[in-house]
Amino acid sequence: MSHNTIGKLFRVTTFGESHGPAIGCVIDGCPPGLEIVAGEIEAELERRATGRSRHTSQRREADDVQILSGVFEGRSTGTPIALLVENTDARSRDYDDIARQFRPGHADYTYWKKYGVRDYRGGGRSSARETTMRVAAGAVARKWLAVELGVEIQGWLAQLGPLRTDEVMDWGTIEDNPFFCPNPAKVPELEAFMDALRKSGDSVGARVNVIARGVPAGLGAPVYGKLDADLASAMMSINAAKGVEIGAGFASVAQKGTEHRDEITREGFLSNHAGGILGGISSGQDLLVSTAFKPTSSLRIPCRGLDIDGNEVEVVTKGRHDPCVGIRATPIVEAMMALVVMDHVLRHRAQNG
Ligand code: EPS
Repeated sequence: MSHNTIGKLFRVTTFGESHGPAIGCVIDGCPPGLEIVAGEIEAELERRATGRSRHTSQRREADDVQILSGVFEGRSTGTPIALLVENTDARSRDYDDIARQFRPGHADYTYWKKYGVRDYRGGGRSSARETTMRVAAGAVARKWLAVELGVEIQGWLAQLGPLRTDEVMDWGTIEDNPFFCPNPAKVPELEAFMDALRKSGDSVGARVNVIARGVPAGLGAPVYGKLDADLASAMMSINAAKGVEIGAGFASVAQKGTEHRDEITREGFLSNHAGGILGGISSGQDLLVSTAFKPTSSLRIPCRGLDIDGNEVEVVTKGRHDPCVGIRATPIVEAMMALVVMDHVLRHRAQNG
């Protein structure tokens, strides 16, 4: 009942707090024989890490991965793969003033209500630090999917605050800027926006999209194992996620049936409003998922809040916070896509051979 595990056959359990000694994960169900290289996992972690540009939290973690089990002579053995990443740059004193306070908009309040105890340092288990291990496990799933099925997964920033960023898509440039913005012409505007935002002490939300190409038809199951339901659940489990769309998503509301339906010809589908999923089962088209991230709630601008004794207090958050967590979310949504698709490939094989 403690819900730190995702997946049915490719099962990933993460553990650890932001300011504890380490964070880690156990991957149970990885097929044997997959080449697993710490450096490849670290390359994915580097894309997600803080302190790599001025637009994210300035906490600097090395994010070196220790492979503790499940790998022998560089290949998965089929036994549980345990991965560990040490926390080396936590600064817990930043949290002293809010140890007994609830940051409005933050999980501080609900963790306290649920458990009656909380590790307030760095947000403990509710910290975005936990997403490190999603990306680490996702790197393993992603590699297996690429090697075995040729699946390619790519995310990008679609909107930052009021700024749309993907009206022009130059796929080859997504990794060339710290925002994962697919339009290089937009990057100076994003930089100026973020510089002004950081100076003001405020934060902003973002929309991050992800596509999976090469996913075979047939993944997912009616009725309670729908691929889109599992993707939505996986994306919604990311810190600060507030909305998920599959394909045309909420735009479907304003569409007519004649516009929304994806016509089928011998050459293939003529459009992809379904986001690659029909009746909860993949169609063989690209999977398209979009996730909305709320603005970060750790702000130095004072606001009204409560402390654990019920007193009204002024809450001010110090420290090294992300003014927009969405900037670092691209590798995370890619990882969640990889974990869900991997799990569904194994589930499909288990039933259909
Ligand atoms: C986070 C707050 C900051 C971020 C952290 C996520 O932590 P701290 O206050 O300890 O510097 O740096 O992100 C990471 C460390 C990471 O690796 O993603 C939060 O409140 O979620």
